[in-house]
Amino acid sequence: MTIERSLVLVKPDGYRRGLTGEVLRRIEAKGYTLAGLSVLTPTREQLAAHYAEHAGKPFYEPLVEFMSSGPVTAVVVEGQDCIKGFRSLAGATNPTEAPPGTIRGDLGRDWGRAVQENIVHGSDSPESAAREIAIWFPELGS
Ligand code: DAT
Ligand code: MG
Repeated sequence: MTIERSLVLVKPDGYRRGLTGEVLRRIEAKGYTLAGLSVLTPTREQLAAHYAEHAGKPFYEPLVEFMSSGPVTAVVVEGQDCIKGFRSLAGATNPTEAPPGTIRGDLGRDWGRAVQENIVHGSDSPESAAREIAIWFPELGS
């Protein structure tokens, strides 16, 4: 058994719209557990580290601007295969294409902005999860 950890963020749109509890409810209803939780407004430095793979892309600056626009809830989600499992709960990046039943499909929409506001982030691999958890929860180690 390999119990995985994933780094989930409820983004500023989710926070502003009062959807943090709904996202956490879905994670717990799925059967995953919450191993860490923190509400904070991210710094640009944190976001540059978190989104390093997207530096230089057309949506990068709008993404950093959006993500630093207010509080986020950072969560360490734990459970068997939870990295893939949470990506499945979240749905596709584009909320217009994310199917009903998913977080982005049920709760998100396209607002016609330079960056998609899609409520949640979830790590995409064990390597990303370890890297991201170190950024948001330096005290957790691994
Ligand atoms: P995901 O969050 O599904 O892993 P990603 O890592 O490719 O997607 O991109 C990070 C975020 O950037 C994504 O959640 C929303 C935004 N984004 C990605 N591609 C975009 C695009 N083509 N246009 C606008 N925003 C985009
Ligand atoms: Mg990603």
